[in-house]
Amino acid sequence: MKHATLEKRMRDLEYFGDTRVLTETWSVVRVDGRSFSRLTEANFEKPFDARFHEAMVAVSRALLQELSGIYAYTESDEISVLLPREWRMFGGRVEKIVSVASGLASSVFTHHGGVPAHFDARVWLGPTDTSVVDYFRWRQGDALRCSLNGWCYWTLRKAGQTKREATAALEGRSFEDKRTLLAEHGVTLADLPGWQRQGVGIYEETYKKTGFNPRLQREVWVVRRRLRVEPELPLGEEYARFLRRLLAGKVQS
Ligand SMILES: Nc1nc2c(ncn2[C@@H]2O[C@H](COP(=O)(O)OP(=O)(O)OP(=O)(O)O)[C@@H](O)[C@H]2O)c(=O)[nH]1
Ligand SMILES: [Mg+2]
Repeated sequence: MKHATLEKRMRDLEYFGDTRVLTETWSVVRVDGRSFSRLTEANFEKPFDARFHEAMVAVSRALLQELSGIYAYTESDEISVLLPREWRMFGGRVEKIVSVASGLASSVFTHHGGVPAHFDARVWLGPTDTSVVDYFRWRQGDALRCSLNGWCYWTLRKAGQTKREATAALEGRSFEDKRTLLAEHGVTLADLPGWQRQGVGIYEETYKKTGFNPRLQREVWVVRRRLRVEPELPLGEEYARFLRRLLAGKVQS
């Protein structure tokens, strides 16, 4: 068979979807570690591990840079990357976006975390600024809930309870009950580092610095951009205001 004929036959059998993100709509790509409960139990400190978190921040930076994102938010084993509304990389093809995002996340995490790991990825679409603000408040709410549950569960396990006993002890307990339980074991929720409680935001900010202008032969102020890793994100309405400024491109150091 001629090469050109074979080429055509095989190309025709390549099977892919043509779903694309919508124009004039915000997109978020979210990656999530696959089976990380098992992976972290064998390799990382419980309930939270700084080395694990640093690997997640390295992945967030790589995703922001490679996908030209505006904002990355990471908590637990997931990262949400907000893409600009006019974003059209890969022609907006969802299949390409999710495969590139999960491939990149897997390789960067494996490199920085030191254990082979892989991620799944999905795309979320936000028709309005308000829906994007709600999205990130939703993920932050998840972070707060998971942080409290993780701390309670592992505090009980470390105190000698079995998997079943710890799970049963937390079943149906209120936020206040869980906070009290932690306090009884000497853990104050409010004193935990921000990255464990409410996740971390990473975004580009502008800042001013002095530079020498050779034409004017004097020091001048110049505006530069850098990635900022914010471990103490605001909560609630204040977080919403921060996100709205970010969407409007008005975040400065
Ligand atoms: N030890 C440890 N575990 C962590 C840390 N951050 C996240 N995890 C764990 O990562 C897991 C994330 O949960 P999920 O994404 O719901 O569960 P999963 O096992 O990854 O399952 P799939 O995502 O469905 O594949 C939880 O078990 C968390 O406790 C950490 O810093 N240290
Ligand atoms: Mg996971």
